[in-house]
Amino acid sequence: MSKKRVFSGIQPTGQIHLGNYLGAVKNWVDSQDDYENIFCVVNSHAITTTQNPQELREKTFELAGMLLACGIDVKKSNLFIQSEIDEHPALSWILDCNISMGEMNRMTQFKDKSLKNSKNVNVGLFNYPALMAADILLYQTDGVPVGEDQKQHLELARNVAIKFNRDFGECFKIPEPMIPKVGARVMGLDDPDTKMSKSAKGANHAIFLLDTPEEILRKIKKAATDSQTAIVFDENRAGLYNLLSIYQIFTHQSKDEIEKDFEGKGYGEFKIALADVVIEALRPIRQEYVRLNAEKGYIAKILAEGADKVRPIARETYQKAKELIGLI
Ligand code: AQP
Repeated sequence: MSKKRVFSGIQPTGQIHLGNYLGAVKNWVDSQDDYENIFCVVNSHAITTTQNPQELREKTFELAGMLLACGIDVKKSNLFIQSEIDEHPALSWILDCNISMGEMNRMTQFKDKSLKNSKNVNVGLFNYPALMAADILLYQTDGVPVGEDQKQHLELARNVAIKFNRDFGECFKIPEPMIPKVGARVMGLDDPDTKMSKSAKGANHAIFLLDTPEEILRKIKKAATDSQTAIVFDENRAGLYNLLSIYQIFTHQSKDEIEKDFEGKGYGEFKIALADVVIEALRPIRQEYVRLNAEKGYIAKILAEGADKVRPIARETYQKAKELIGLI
């Protein structure tokens, strides 16, 4: 039996942080043997917010290098750059014409990002979910491993695919969300009420995968908690809950085991234990990233090969959508 296909993407808007890693990338890596995998650096999504062109180019390759360093194995997965396959924006246009303003207006990420980027609220930012739907639907995707913040966009992708298939004929597979049970929404260390984000400004907001051990320890020590003392999983204590969830993912322990280990101990001791676990988990990724970057041209070659492999799938789906809708 052939394997189910997964597709997912990540924006080159900055360094990968623990939220991106635990909510998405780690799951891509861990389940590579179980699926046919297509992963994408979604640089066209990145230009929905202001980017410096030269920096965007550099960040695109850096991010691809980070994904390889995290364990994306090109023998098992295809990795490519979104802008290298023209069918993404082309299908996005067809989908745009099949999504109602009402549905698009409900997207909460647009509202959040418009507030954050109030000087550049552009049409592309509004249409972001249509491009994301095109990314997914082009590859006849079975599953989409993403963090919880993308759940609403995925629902829109499913809705437009169902509507298109019904109105014009069978064209797209209906994708299922694959959202992890733990780590689906890692919160900012400085503010546990907002999700950890690449573009947030605070110096202690996010742990980045390339942070040094000293930076990781400093950020975790400064992480916002509360005035209580017991180290227990309590969702009402958002700061501690966030830190404990990160600890749980890396140690693979149950909640009971963790609470027992820290019984009678304070925040200080827990934070040092957490920092140790995070530092050790990220150490090989950092080392591999340095090694990969020394091999000039390697990352660009991997990305070009990845695009060549998946382009025929995108072309076939786009051609079918075009014909069904009468665009010839
Ligand atoms: N805090 C998070 N917790 C869990 N998962 C997260 N993801 C993002 N933040 C968290 C997941 O990471 C994948 C890639 O995200 P993205 O780069 O496409 O865009 P984003 O969701 O907008 O991520 P950021 O970090 O917040 O970027 P900026 O600041 O540029 O907007 C997705 O699967 C996402 O769910």
